[in-house]
Amino acid sequence: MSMSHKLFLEAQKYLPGGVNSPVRAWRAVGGDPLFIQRGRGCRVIDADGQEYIDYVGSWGPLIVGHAHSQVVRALGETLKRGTSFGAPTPREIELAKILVEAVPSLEKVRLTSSGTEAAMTALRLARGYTGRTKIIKFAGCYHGHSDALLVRAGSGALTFSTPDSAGVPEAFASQTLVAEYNDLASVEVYLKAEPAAIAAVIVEPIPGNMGLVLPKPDFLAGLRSLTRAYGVVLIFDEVISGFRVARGGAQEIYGIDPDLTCLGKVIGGGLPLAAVGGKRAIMDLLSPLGPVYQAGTLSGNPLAVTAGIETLKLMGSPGAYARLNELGSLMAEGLRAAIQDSGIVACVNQLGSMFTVFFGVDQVQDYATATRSDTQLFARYFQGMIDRGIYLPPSQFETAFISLVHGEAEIEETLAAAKQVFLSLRS
Ligand code: KE4
Repeated sequence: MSMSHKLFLEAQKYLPGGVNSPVRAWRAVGGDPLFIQRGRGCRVIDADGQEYIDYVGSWGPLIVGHAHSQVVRALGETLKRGTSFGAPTPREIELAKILVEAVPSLEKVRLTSSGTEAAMTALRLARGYTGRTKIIKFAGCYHGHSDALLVRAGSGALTFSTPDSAGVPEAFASQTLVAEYNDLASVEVYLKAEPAAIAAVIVEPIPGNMGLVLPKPDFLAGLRSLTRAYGVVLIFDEVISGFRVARGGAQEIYGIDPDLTCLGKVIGGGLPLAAVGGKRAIMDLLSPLGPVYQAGTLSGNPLAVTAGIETLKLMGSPGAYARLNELGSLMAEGLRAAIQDSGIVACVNQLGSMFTVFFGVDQVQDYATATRSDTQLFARYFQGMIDRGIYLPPSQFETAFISLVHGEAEIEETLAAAKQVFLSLRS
């Protein structure tokens, strides 16, 4: 019996499903999850000492790789001065300044400890600012697990077919309208029906939670003009895409000026840190300045802020994003060639250092096409890649991540494994 299996049996005695976050349980792909004992660069080592090339990267934060010496050194220095004070600290200003200077639409930010808090706060700000109550989200997009947003949600909610979670009162869910990503008409119909009722539209500009899906030309610009026309707050949830696809995130790539933005993952460098930010007129509604309450014991925690600052410094080095794009293209081209050679039906969506292979479909551009993919074939692909030392996200409805410390050698090793696995899927 493997050490991971032993640990999983023990974990299930005390933790529901043996995990502290559902997608980690490998329910969608079968078998027991690997228990990871350490990370090193672009690799993780499991409880049995097996090494894997890591494309989960803690679901995005580890963009500079595990245990980067510059991050570890800075954390060590910070730790000597204590872990948390529940008081303002100088480095919170430093991180806030980095975020505001990097993301064009940000005038002020509030640091939180999770993306869920950031998205929840963004909605509360939009409702406080407009005095309206309804929100529009998109099927398959995931914005954390606050009640208002667990409606037709993606990520683990989609993976486990609980996109509308139990325990969310109908009174809450009824305030959330669901549109279709890449379909502006599905948004406009709501706005026309209740022009004065909708406080916000929240969107993952580049969705990673139904697998990776790319915005159609003018979709995001269309959202911006529709929300402006109806006085609706546009919220870009860039918890995944922020500082991942570009320093300024998706809004930099597509030239969009959202009213509010949620950030997370990369900006915490693997420690619990996220942020909500945007226009001063909205952000200044936040307590203690204004009437919209939000708080957090560990918000802006010194260790998390340190890891974030060092990670963003490393991502500020010249050519960092060009390098991620180069590795991402190499991966996507190789995967497409391997799919073609194998004769299986599958497609690859890729943008920068994010990619997803969808099985049983030849293109995925929205929730309907993503959910038509063959999740059983995905499970076989996942297991085949694990057997060959490649650690992918354990769900068809997640995106894989390449880090700055992956190299051509790792990409080639991954492609060689994929070639074999795709051929094995033909039977
Ligand atoms: P957290 O509360 O998990 O820090 O962030 C929630 C969140 C918000 N917005 C987006 C676009 C997100 O992707 C997430 C969280 N992402 C998932 C994976 N896709 C986290 C992994 C997990 O749930 O274990």
